[in-house]
Amino acid sequence: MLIRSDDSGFIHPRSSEITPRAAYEGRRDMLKLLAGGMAGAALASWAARDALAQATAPGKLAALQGQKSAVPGAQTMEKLTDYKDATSYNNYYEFGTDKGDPVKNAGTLKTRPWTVEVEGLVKKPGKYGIEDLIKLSAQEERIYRLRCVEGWSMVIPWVGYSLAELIKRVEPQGSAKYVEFVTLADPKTMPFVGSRVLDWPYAEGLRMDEAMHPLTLLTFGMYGEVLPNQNGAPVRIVVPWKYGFKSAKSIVKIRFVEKEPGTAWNKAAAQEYGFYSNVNPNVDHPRWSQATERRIGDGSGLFAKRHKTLMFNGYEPQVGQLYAGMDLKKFY
Ligand SMILES: Nc1nc2c(c(=O)[nH]1)N[C@H]1C(S)=C(S)[C@@H](COP(=O)(O)O)O[C@H]1N2
Ligand SMILES: [Mo]
Repeated sequence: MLIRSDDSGFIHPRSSEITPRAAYEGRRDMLKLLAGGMAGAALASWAARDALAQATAPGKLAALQGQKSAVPGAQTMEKLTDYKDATSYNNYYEFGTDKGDPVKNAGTLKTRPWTVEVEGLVKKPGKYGIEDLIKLSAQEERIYRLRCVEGWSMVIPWVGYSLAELIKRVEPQGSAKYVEFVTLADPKTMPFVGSRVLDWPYAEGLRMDEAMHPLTLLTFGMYGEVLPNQNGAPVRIVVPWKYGFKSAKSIVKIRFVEKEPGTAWNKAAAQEYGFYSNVNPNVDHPRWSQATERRIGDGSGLFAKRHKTLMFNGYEPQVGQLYAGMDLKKFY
Protein backbone atom coordinates (compact mmCIF):
# COMPACT_ATOMS: atom_id res chain seq x y z
CA MET A 1 0.00 0.00 0.00
CA LEU A 2 2.71 2.48 0.88
CA ILE A 3 5.47 2.90 -1.64
CA ARG A 4 6.73 6.40 -2.33
CA SER A 5 9.11 8.14 0.07
CA ASP A 6 9.99 11.81 0.61
CA ASP A 7 13.07 13.34 2.25
CA SER A 8 12.17 11.85 5.62
CA GLY A 9 11.89 8.38 4.17
CA PHE A 10 8.17 8.42 4.95
CA ILE A 11 6.29 6.21 2.56
CA HIS A 12 3.20 7.59 0.90
CA PRO A 13 0.51 5.66 -0.89
CA ARG A 14 0.72 5.39 -4.65
CA SER A 15 -1.62 7.96 -6.12
CA SER A 16 -2.95 5.66 -8.84
CA GLU A 17 -4.37 3.43 -6.12
CA ILE A 18 -6.25 6.20 -4.48
CA THR A 19 -7.10 8.74 -7.16
CA PRO A 20 -10.72 9.68 -6.55
CA ARG A 21 -13.16 10.85 -9.17
CA ALA A 22 -12.57 14.51 -8.32
CA ALA A 23 -8.89 14.15 -9.06
CA TYR A 24 -9.60 12.51 -12.42
CA GLU A 25 -11.95 15.33 -13.26
CA GLY A 26 -9.36 17.89 -12.21
CA ARG A 27 -6.85 16.24 -14.50
CA ARG A 28 -9.36 16.28 -17.36
CA ASP A 29 -9.94 20.00 -16.79
CA MET A 30 -6.21 20.57 -16.87
CA LEU A 31 -5.93 18.70 -20.17
CA LYS A 32 -8.65 20.89 -21.59
CA LEU A 33 -6.76 23.94 -20.46
CA LEU A 34 -3.60 22.68 -22.06
CA ALA A 35 -5.50 22.11 -25.28
CA GLY A 36 -6.67 25.71 -24.96
CA GLY A 37 -3.08 26.80 -25.34
CA MET A 38 -0.29 27.97 -23.10
CA ALA A 39 -1.95 31.30 -22.36
CA GLY A 40 -4.86 29.50 -20.75
CA ALA A 41 -2.57 27.25 -18.74
CA ALA A 42 -0.43 30.18 -17.62
CA LEU A 43 -3.53 32.06 -16.51
CA ALA A 44 -4.79 29.02 -14.64
CA SER A 45 -1.54 28.54 -12.77
CA TRP A 46 -1.42 32.26 -11.98
CA ALA A 47 -4.96 32.05 -10.60
CA ALA A 48 -4.05 28.97 -8.57
CA ARG A 49 -1.03 30.74 -7.09
CA ASP A 50 -3.16 33.74 -6.25
CA ALA A 51 -5.75 31.55 -4.52
CA LEU A 52 -3.00 29.83 -2.55
CA ALA A 53 -1.51 33.15 -1.42
CA GLN A 54 -4.97 34.22 -0.24
CA ALA A 55 -5.53 31.00 1.64
CA THR A 56 -2.21 31.10 3.48
CA ALA A 57 -2.17 34.73 4.62
CA PRO A 58 -3.22 35.51 8.19
CA GLY A 59 -6.02 38.00 8.86
CA LYS A 60 -8.60 36.34 6.60
CA LEU A 61 -10.41 34.25 9.20
CA ALA A 62 -12.44 35.21 12.27
CA ALA A 63 -10.38 36.29 15.25
CA LEU A 64 -10.15 33.86 18.14
CA GLN A 65 -7.89 35.13 20.86
CA GLY A 66 -6.88 33.37 24.03
CA GLN A 67 -5.29 34.55 27.24
CA LYS A 68 -1.68 33.55 27.70
CA SER A 69 -1.79 30.11 29.29
CA ALA A 70 -0.30 29.47 32.71
CA VAL A 71 -0.23 25.68 32.21
CA PRO A 72 3.37 24.47 32.70
CA GLY A 73 4.96 23.75 29.32
CA ALA A 74 2.49 25.88 27.34
CA GLN A 75 5.00 28.63 26.49
CA THR A 76 8.30 28.55 24.63
CA MET A 77 10.98 31.00 23.52
CA GLU A 78 11.38 29.21 20.20
CA LYS A 79 10.69 31.05 16.97
CA LEU A 80 7.14 30.50 15.71
CA THR A 81 6.66 28.76 12.40
CA ASP A 82 5.36 31.19 9.75
CA TYR A 83 1.58 31.11 9.37
CA LYS A 84 2.07 30.45 5.68
CA ASP A 85 4.13 27.30 6.33
CA ALA A 86 1.79 26.06 9.06
CA THR A 87 -1.19 26.38 6.73
CA SER A 88 0.30 25.06 3.50
CA TYR A 89 2.39 22.07 4.65
CA ASN A 90 -0.18 19.73 6.13
CA ASN A 91 -1.23 16.19 6.70
CA TYR A 92 -4.97 15.83 6.28
CA TYR A 93 -5.43 12.68 4.24
CA GLU A 94 -9.15 13.20 3.70
CA PHE A 95 -8.05 15.96 1.31
CA GLY A 96 -5.08 14.24 -0.31
CA THR A 97 -1.77 12.68 0.66
CA ASP A 98 0.65 15.37 -0.52
CA LYS A 99 1.60 18.17 1.90
CA GLY A 100 0.17 20.78 -0.48
CA ASP A 101 -3.15 19.00 -1.04
CA PRO A 102 -5.10 20.05 2.08
CA VAL A 103 -4.70 23.81 1.48
CA LYS A 104 -5.85 23.34 -2.10
CA ASN A 105 -8.73 20.97 -1.41
CA ALA A 106 -10.09 21.66 2.07
CA GLY A 107 -12.10 24.70 0.96
CA THR A 108 -15.04 22.32 0.50
CA LEU A 109 -15.15 21.42 4.22
CA LYS A 110 -18.33 22.84 5.71
CA THR A 111 -17.64 23.83 9.31
CA ARG A 112 -21.08 25.32 10.18
CA PRO A 113 -23.36 23.95 11.44
CA TRP A 114 -21.12 21.54 13.36
CA THR A 115 -21.96 19.25 16.24
CA VAL A 116 -19.68 17.28 18.52
CA GLU A 117 -21.35 14.30 20.15
CA VAL A 118 -20.09 13.20 23.55
CA GLU A 119 -21.12 9.60 24.15
CA GLY A 120 -20.27 6.29 25.76
CA LEU A 121 -19.43 5.77 29.42
CA VAL A 122 -20.34 9.21 30.79
CA LYS A 123 -23.08 10.35 33.15
CA LYS A 124 -23.88 13.38 31.02
CA PRO A 125 -23.68 12.49 27.34
CA GLY A 126 -24.83 15.11 24.88
CA LYS A 127 -24.47 16.99 21.63
CA TYR A 128 -22.58 20.26 21.60
CA GLY A 129 -23.03 22.82 18.88
CA ILE A 130 -19.63 24.22 17.95
CA GLU A 131 -20.48 27.74 19.18
CA ASP A 132 -21.43 26.38 22.63
CA LEU A 133 -18.35 24.22 22.74
CA ILE A 134 -16.13 27.23 22.01
CA LYS A 135 -17.74 29.09 24.91
CA LEU A 136 -17.60 26.20 27.36
CA SER A 137 -14.34 27.42 28.91
CA ALA A 138 -11.91 30.35 28.59
CA GLN A 139 -9.76 30.26 25.47
CA GLU A 140 -6.02 30.11 26.07
CA GLU A 141 -3.08 30.55 23.76
CA ARG A 142 -0.56 27.72 24.04
CA ILE A 143 2.65 27.57 22.06
CA TYR A 144 3.32 23.92 21.31
CA ARG A 145 5.74 22.07 19.09
CA LEU A 146 3.99 19.62 16.76
CA ARG A 147 6.34 16.79 15.79
CA CYS A 148 5.25 14.60 12.89
CA VAL A 149 6.36 10.97 12.81
CA GLU A 150 7.81 11.76 9.36
CA GLY A 151 10.66 13.77 10.95
CA TRP A 152 9.58 17.41 10.73
CA SER A 153 8.20 19.80 13.29
CA MET A 154 6.58 23.21 13.71
CA VAL A 155 6.05 25.65 16.58
CA ILE A 156 2.49 26.92 16.60
CA PRO A 157 0.46 29.24 18.87
CA TRP A 158 -2.73 27.20 19.30
CA VAL A 159 -5.96 28.54 20.81
CA GLY A 160 -8.28 26.39 22.91
CA TYR A 161 -8.74 25.01 26.39
CA SER A 162 -7.75 21.83 28.19
CA LEU A 163 -9.84 18.85 27.09
CA ALA A 164 -10.10 18.11 30.83
CA GLU A 165 -12.58 21.02 31.12
CA LEU A 166 -15.03 19.20 28.88
CA ILE A 167 -14.33 15.80 30.43
CA LYS A 168 -15.08 17.08 33.95
CA ARG A 169 -18.42 18.44 32.80
CA VAL A 170 -19.62 15.19 31.20
CA GLU A 171 -18.62 13.09 34.25
CA PRO A 172 -17.04 9.86 33.00
CA GLN A 173 -18.18 6.65 34.67
CA GLY A 174 -15.65 4.61 36.62
CA SER A 175 -15.50 2.07 33.79
CA ALA A 176 -14.32 4.68 31.24
CA LYS A 177 -10.62 4.01 30.68
CA TYR A 178 -10.01 5.56 27.24
CA VAL A 179 -11.28 8.43 25.12
CA GLU A 180 -11.82 7.93 21.42
CA PHE A 181 -11.93 10.81 18.92
CA VAL A 182 -13.87 10.22 15.72
CA THR A 183 -13.45 12.72 12.91
CA LEU A 184 -15.62 13.70 9.96
CA ALA A 185 -15.67 11.36 6.96
CA ASP A 186 -17.84 12.99 4.32
CA PRO A 187 -17.24 11.64 0.82
CA LYS A 188 -19.15 14.58 -0.66
CA THR A 189 -16.73 17.21 0.61
CA MET A 190 -13.60 15.15 1.25
CA PRO A 191 -12.22 13.79 -2.02
CA PHE A 192 -10.00 11.07 -0.50
CA VAL A 193 -12.55 9.53 1.86
CA GLY A 194 -13.39 6.28 0.14
CA SER A 195 -9.82 5.73 -1.00
CA ARG A 196 -8.16 2.72 0.56
CA VAL A 197 -5.26 4.64 2.08
CA LEU A 198 -6.83 4.63 5.58
CA ASP A 199 -9.83 3.10 7.27
CA TRP A 200 -12.28 6.04 7.50
CA PRO A 201 -13.33 7.82 9.59
CA TYR A 202 -9.89 8.81 10.86
CA ALA A 203 -10.01 7.99 14.56
CA GLU A 204 -7.60 8.41 17.43
CA GLY A 205 -7.56 7.74 21.13
CA LEU A 206 -5.95 8.53 24.46
CA ARG A 207 -5.83 6.81 27.82
CA MET A 208 -8.03 8.66 30.33
CA ASP A 209 -5.11 10.15 32.28
CA GLU A 210 -3.54 11.40 29.02
CA ALA A 211 -6.85 12.94 27.97
CA MET A 212 -7.18 14.60 31.39
CA HIS A 213 -3.64 15.99 31.34
CA PRO A 214 -3.80 19.82 31.25
CA LEU A 215 -1.50 19.98 28.21
CA THR A 216 -4.03 18.07 26.05
CA LEU A 217 -5.71 20.90 24.18
CA LEU A 218 -9.18 20.98 22.66
CA THR A 219 -8.22 23.34 19.88
CA PHE A 220 -10.36 25.83 17.96
CA GLY A 221 -7.79 28.26 16.62
CA MET A 222 -4.18 29.16 15.87
CA TYR A 223 -2.29 32.45 15.49
CA GLY A 224 -5.22 34.34 17.07
CA GLU A 225 -7.75 33.15 14.48
CA VAL A 226 -10.10 30.22 14.06
CA LEU A 227 -8.48 27.12 12.57
CA PRO A 228 -8.10 27.12 8.80
CA ASN A 229 -9.89 24.11 7.29
CA GLN A 230 -6.62 22.39 6.40
CA ASN A 231 -5.52 22.51 10.04
CA GLY A 232 -8.64 20.71 11.26
CA ALA A 233 -11.45 23.27 11.57
CA PRO A 234 -13.62 23.75 13.46
CA VAL A 235 -12.22 21.65 16.32
CA ARG A 236 -9.28 19.31 16.73
CA ILE A 237 -7.16 17.90 19.47
CA VAL A 238 -3.49 18.78 19.98
CA VAL A 239 -1.43 16.40 22.12
CA PRO A 240 2.00 18.04 22.13
CA TRP A 241 4.06 15.12 23.48
CA LYS A 242 2.80 12.65 20.88
CA TYR A 243 3.48 12.32 17.17
CA GLY A 244 1.26 14.62 15.11
CA PHE A 245 -1.06 11.89 13.90
CA LYS A 246 -2.53 11.56 17.41
CA SER A 247 -3.85 15.13 17.03
CA ALA A 248 -7.08 14.33 15.19
CA LYS A 249 -8.66 17.04 13.03
CA SER A 250 -12.31 18.02 12.54
CA ILE A 251 -13.71 15.97 15.41
CA VAL A 252 -17.40 14.96 15.41
CA LYS A 253 -17.48 12.43 18.27
CA ILE A 254 -15.76 12.09 21.61
CA ARG A 255 -16.50 8.65 22.99
CA PHE A 256 -15.63 7.24 26.42
CA VAL A 257 -14.83 3.54 26.31
CA GLU A 258 -13.51 0.75 28.48
CA LYS A 259 -11.09 -0.88 26.02
CA GLU A 260 -8.20 0.65 24.09
CA PRO A 261 -9.80 1.91 20.87
CA GLY A 262 -8.47 1.15 17.40
CA THR A 263 -6.70 4.09 15.76
CA ALA A 264 -6.37 4.96 12.07
CA TRP A 265 -2.62 4.57 11.66
CA ASN A 266 -2.40 1.53 13.90
CA LYS A 267 -5.00 -0.19 11.73
CA ALA A 268 -3.10 0.81 8.57
CA ALA A 269 0.33 -0.38 9.77
CA ALA A 270 0.35 -1.84 13.30
CA GLN A 271 4.07 -2.67 13.35
CA GLU A 272 4.91 0.99 12.60
CA TYR A 273 2.36 2.96 14.63
CA GLY A 274 1.37 1.93 18.12
CA PHE A 275 -1.43 3.25 20.30
CA TYR A 276 0.84 5.39 22.49
CA SER A 277 2.97 7.07 19.82
CA ASN A 278 4.83 9.22 22.31
CA VAL A 279 7.60 11.22 20.68
CA ASN A 280 10.64 9.13 21.56
CA PRO A 281 14.06 9.61 19.95
CA ASN A 282 15.15 6.24 21.38
CA VAL A 283 12.55 4.22 19.52
CA ASP A 284 13.14 4.32 15.79
CA HIS A 285 10.35 3.97 13.32
CA PRO A 286 10.99 0.57 11.68
CA ARG A 287 12.05 2.35 8.49
CA TRP A 288 13.84 5.48 9.76
CA SER A 289 15.44 7.08 12.81
CA GLN A 290 13.48 9.38 15.12
CA ALA A 291 16.62 10.95 16.64
CA THR A 292 16.35 14.29 14.83
CA GLU A 293 13.79 16.49 13.13
CA ARG A 294 13.65 19.25 10.52
CA ARG A 295 11.94 22.47 11.61
CA ILE A 296 9.64 23.59 8.81
CA GLY A 297 10.84 26.97 7.53
CA ASP A 298 14.51 26.25 8.31
CA GLY A 299 15.19 25.26 4.72
CA SER A 300 14.91 21.88 3.11
CA GLY A 301 16.93 19.18 1.46
CA LEU A 302 20.28 17.80 2.53
CA PHE A 303 21.54 21.03 4.09
CA ALA A 304 18.56 21.76 6.30
CA LYS A 305 19.60 22.11 9.89
CA ARG A 306 18.26 19.26 11.98
CA HIS A 307 17.21 19.57 15.62
CA LYS A 308 17.63 16.80 18.14
CA THR A 309 14.27 15.28 18.91
CA LEU A 310 13.55 15.43 22.64
CA MET A 311 11.94 12.75 24.77
CA PHE A 312 8.17 13.34 24.83
CA ASN A 313 8.86 16.21 22.40
CA GLY A 314 10.36 18.21 25.28
CA TYR A 315 7.35 17.77 27.58
CA GLU A 316 8.96 15.08 29.74
CA PRO A 317 8.87 17.19 32.94
CA GLN A 318 5.10 17.50 32.55
CA VAL A 319 4.08 14.07 31.23
CA GLY A 320 6.91 11.65 32.05
CA GLN A 321 5.19 10.36 35.17
CA LEU A 322 2.19 9.15 33.14
CA TYR A 323 4.42 6.38 31.79
CA ALA A 324 6.42 5.49 34.89
CA GLY A 325 7.19 1.78 34.89
CA MET A 326 6.04 1.21 31.29
CA ASP A 327 8.41 -0.33 28.75
CA LEU A 328 8.22 2.37 26.06
CA LYS A 329 9.84 0.10 23.49
CA LYS A 330 6.95 -2.29 23.90
CA PHE A 331 4.27 0.40 24.24
CA TYR A 332 5.46 2.54 21.31
N1 LIG B 1 -8.66 13.80 10.45
C1 LIG B 1 -7.32 13.81 10.33
N2 LIG B 1 -6.57 14.30 11.34
C2 LIG B 1 -5.21 14.32 11.23
C3 LIG B 1 -4.56 13.83 10.07
C4 LIG B 1 -5.38 13.32 9.02
O1 LIG B 1 -4.90 12.87 7.96
N3 LIG B 1 -6.74 13.35 9.17
N4 LIG B 1 -3.18 13.84 10.00
C5 LIG B 1 -2.44 13.87 11.27
C6 LIG B 1 -1.00 14.10 11.10
S1 LIG B 1 -0.09 12.81 10.46
C7 LIG B 1 -0.38 15.27 11.50
S2 LIG B 1 1.32 15.42 11.45
C8 LIG B 1 -1.17 16.43 11.97
C9 LIG B 1 -0.81 17.66 11.15
O2 LIG B 1 -1.45 18.81 11.66
P1 LIG B 1 -1.21 20.21 10.93
O3 LIG B 1 -1.49 20.03 9.48
O4 LIG B 1 -2.13 21.18 11.59
O5 LIG B 1 0.24 20.56 11.14
O6 LIG B 1 -2.59 16.20 11.86
C10 LIG B 1 -3.02 14.91 12.24
N5 LIG B 1 -4.48 14.85 12.26
MO1 LIG C 1 2.16 13.27 10.96
